[in-house]
Amino acid sequence: MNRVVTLSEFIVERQADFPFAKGELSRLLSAIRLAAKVVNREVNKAGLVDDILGSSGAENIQGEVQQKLDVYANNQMINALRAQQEVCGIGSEENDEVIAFDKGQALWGKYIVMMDPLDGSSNIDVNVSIGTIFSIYRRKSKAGTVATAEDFLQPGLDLVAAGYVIYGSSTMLVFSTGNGVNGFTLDPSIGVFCLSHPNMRVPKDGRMYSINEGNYRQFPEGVKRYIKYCQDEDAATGRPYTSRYIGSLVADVHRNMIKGGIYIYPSTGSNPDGKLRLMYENIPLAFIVEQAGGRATDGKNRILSLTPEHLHQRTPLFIGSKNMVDKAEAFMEEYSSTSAAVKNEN
Ligand code: AHM
Ligand code: MG
Repeated sequence: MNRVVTLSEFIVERQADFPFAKGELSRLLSAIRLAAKVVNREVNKAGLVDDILGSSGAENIQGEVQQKLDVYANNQMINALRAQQEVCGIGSEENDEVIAFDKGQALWGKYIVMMDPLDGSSNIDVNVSIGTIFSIYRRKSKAGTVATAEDFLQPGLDLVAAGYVIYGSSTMLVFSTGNGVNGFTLDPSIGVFCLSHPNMRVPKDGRMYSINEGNYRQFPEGVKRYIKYCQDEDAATGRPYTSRYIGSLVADVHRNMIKGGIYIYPSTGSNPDGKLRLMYENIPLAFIVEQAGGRATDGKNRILSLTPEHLHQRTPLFIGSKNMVDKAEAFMEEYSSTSAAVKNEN
């Protein structure tokens, strides 16, 4: 029987991979791991608990109704990170403003964490997979001071680690510190994450495309043409491809990480920058997918090379198997100048 490697053992063994001081990453990841387990416990009993299931009545900065579990997950993550004192600031999709700790040891924390504590939360009520997405940056400002905007608005190229937790048929934590991607499955009987998917690689080609086709009429011409390409018959390339859209980004990306595929959330007429947030969703997932050999762009530019201008910024996202993203980008390029009149005819 193979020896089971737990997440804690793995982190200790791989500390040399982390370019900065030893121990800090372990403490940070163990805070995230702990919060993930607590959120997982609540997610699993969501259907049982009246005051957890359903909406909290509040709206977040994007004007979306917050689900109670979003608020719960947000608080758990913040509390766990605050307790570790390695972090001087946290940006969360659920908070209008950043949290910059202004007293105590946290002022000396060297890291910033950006997160979407519970992505896909509209799926909670219907028992569909949801996820937590996080990314870790090194602060730019001086330790001992309150973190500033330049600490929070860093490009993905400056990331030091990122990951996601998927609360699915099993719960997994997948992360990268820039040396490949590893996935750990929670063994609920002992409450321990065990290495189940070492060195994850996104297949170079895939046969699945994921997009909310209900918005078809509002898509850029390049995306419309790419969808048609996916639906065309061509035995040589295995088309038509299969359409799979869970509507839960972590779940769609995770499936494509394992089976190959592309996820697209393009600009639409009503959301010219797409829906997904650069800092909380796109950058961390782009980092992981690239580390696994895939690609992530906004249809033109590499997601990781974009410098965020504001906290809750959105960008289009094309992410997944390298050859599929290349192809979709080629369509975007070819039809970039198609006029609005032509677009509306399709
Ligand atoms: P959320 O962060 O508010 O949950 O929104 C993000 C989610 C993604 O998980 C999912 O891929 C997308 O929104 C679905 O959006 P749509 O319903 O427009 O297809
Ligand atoms: Mg969310």
